[in-house]
Amino acid sequence: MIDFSNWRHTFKLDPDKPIEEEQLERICESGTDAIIVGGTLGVTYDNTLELMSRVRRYAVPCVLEVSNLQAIVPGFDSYFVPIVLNAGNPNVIFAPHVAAIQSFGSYIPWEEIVAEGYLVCNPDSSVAEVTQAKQITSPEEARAYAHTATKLCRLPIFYVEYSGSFGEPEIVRACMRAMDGAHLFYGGGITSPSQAKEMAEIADTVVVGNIIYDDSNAALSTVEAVKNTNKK
Ligand code: 1GP
Repeated sequence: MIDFSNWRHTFKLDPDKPIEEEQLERICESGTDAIIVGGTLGVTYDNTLELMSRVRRYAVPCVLEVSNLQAIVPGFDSYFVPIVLNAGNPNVIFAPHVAAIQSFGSYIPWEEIVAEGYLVCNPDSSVAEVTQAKQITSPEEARAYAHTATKLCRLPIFYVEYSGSFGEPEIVRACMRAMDGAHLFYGGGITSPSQAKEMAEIADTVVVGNIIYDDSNAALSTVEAVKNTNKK
């Protein structure tokens, strides 16, 4: 299994969003610990393969966060498989996973698969819409989800997903307190070094996504901010 235990910073690249070669090079050579390839809408086999091939020119580890069955491309270092813990739509909890295992059965390299307990916290995000995510109403509730992931299900990763909006530190902190050996990823709405630093003080790994496409210099500045920050 890929060793993500020391990752502090990752960039998440969306196969459905164009990125110029020079910009991609700067992102991959930025000193980030890994590139996560993933998105919610418009992710296809072809655009995932294209992005993976481009990222593969650089030495940085590259993992696929699996979002649909048609876009599982061989050749990544690892495959992160989200399980949305607060999904309100029962058809997205395990049905896609079962269908994938039925289809690909013996081809699945299990040693490369890592399950992520996903907590979808921004009700306005695409992932919240697709999964009909139940709203998180308090740090105590978030912490109970984190315990469900780490103690009950023993998932190796807990991902606090605020995609598109900067999260509430109290929610992230409450989840972090429940980690008990699991690894916490935080992602959502980071657009500046100070926001990156704020979440890096709490989370094991900070994920930076959208700002890559809106302001790549701001995105790049989050790497150093995270690397110079210790967890509190
Ligand atoms: C999205 O958690 C990541 O899955 C990062 O979020 O795109 O808002 O940075 P942003």
